[in-house]
Amino acid sequence: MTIRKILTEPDKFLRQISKTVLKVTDDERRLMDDMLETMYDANGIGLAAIQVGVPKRILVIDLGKKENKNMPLFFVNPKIIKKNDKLATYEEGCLSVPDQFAEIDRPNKCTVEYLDYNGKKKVLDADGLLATCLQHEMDHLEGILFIDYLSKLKRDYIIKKLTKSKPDRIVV
Ligand code: GNR
Ligand code: NI
Repeated sequence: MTIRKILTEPDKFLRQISKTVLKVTDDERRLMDDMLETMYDANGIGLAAIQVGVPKRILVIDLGKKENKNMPLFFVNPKIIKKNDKLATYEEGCLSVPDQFAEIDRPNKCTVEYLDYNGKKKVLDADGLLATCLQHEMDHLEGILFIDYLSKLKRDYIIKKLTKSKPDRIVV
């Protein structure tokens, strides 16, 4: 397994719409293994393939506690088939928007249909942090980041900070 580089805002690649996976092959499984290792290394609870520069509709999630990350979930071509009208608020962060956090409202429960690590069709009812995380990750597949739900003023302020914090390296 390999730790891959996580793209960060304002990288335009993050704004792409990811493509449906036609078949879950060893290539996809290798990608999922790398994504999991990359996510653990970065102390995240979820990761979408586009965050490591691969525009495929693939997510990994592990809500397990830091020292005990052992409940990995893999989602290929996830689709929300039901979501609750009731909203829940969580303080969200994103590995592609480093060190920035904001409270975001999302449906508090959702049902998602997807293919698992072996390409088998599954349905999962999610609530709590899992429901929020799934929706956050699925937004990545559409090129959406959590900062898009903030006011333009707040979003532009965050993007400006991220741009400043990453100076171009020059070689003399
Ligand atoms: O690590 C992450 N934590 C998190 C917290 C609240 C809501 C969503 C998330 S997902 C995020 C990792 C990430 O950027 N996934 O795309
Ligand atoms: Ni994210």
